[in-house]
Amino acid sequence: TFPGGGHGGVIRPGRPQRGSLALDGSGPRSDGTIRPFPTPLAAHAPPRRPGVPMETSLVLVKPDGVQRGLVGRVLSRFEDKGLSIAGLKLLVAPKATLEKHYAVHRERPFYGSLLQFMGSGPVVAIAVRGVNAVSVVRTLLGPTNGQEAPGGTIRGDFGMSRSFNLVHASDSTDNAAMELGLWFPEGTCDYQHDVLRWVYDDEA
Ligand code: FUP
Repeated sequence: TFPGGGHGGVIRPGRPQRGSLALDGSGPRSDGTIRPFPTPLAAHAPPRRPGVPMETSLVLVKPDGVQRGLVGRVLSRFEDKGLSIAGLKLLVAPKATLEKHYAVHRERPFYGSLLQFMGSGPVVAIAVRGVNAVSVVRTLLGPTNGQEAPGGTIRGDFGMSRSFNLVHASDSTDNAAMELGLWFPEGTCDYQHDVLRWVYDDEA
């Protein structure tokens, strides 16, 4: 398992770098006197982060998204937003995994074709972590049908279909826990993501 593996996680703020070379030229002069900071904002004093509880959502780039070469751009949406990648893999999903993942749709008329589509090629499974990650990620995806999804969302920008809708994301924290256990049974990766102290303010 990964160190600190699991599907929760907490922001653990890193310490600001305190090297002798300052990027803004504010370090000591060769004669030993101190240069003033060039701006009133001290670049060495990033916001302080208390421990903030994080959520982790399970995202799938579906076979259509992989075939269309959208994996990088989908990942970038989450990274650009300030979310953290906590797990990442490409695989052809076993039928048993898809059956468990979509068990809630077992009785729906589209269940058979959905399973066939989802097993038709590799998918990319991503564990996406952040404060309120489950709902934030759903917002980034947009509504199910690409024709109705607004521009600016992944489905709205890249899709025209309801079934070939490029991406899946957990719709609740309970389902996220179930789906992460299914797609990342080995656990996800808990690490210090240094940029987070610039992503969240003290109220998250
Ligand atoms: P979403 O939560 O937006 O991913 O969509 P749903 O959970 O409602 O549906 C799961 C998947 O089933 C969708 F991503 C697409 C597929 N689907 C169909 O193929 N036909 C339908 O009528 C509804 C959903």
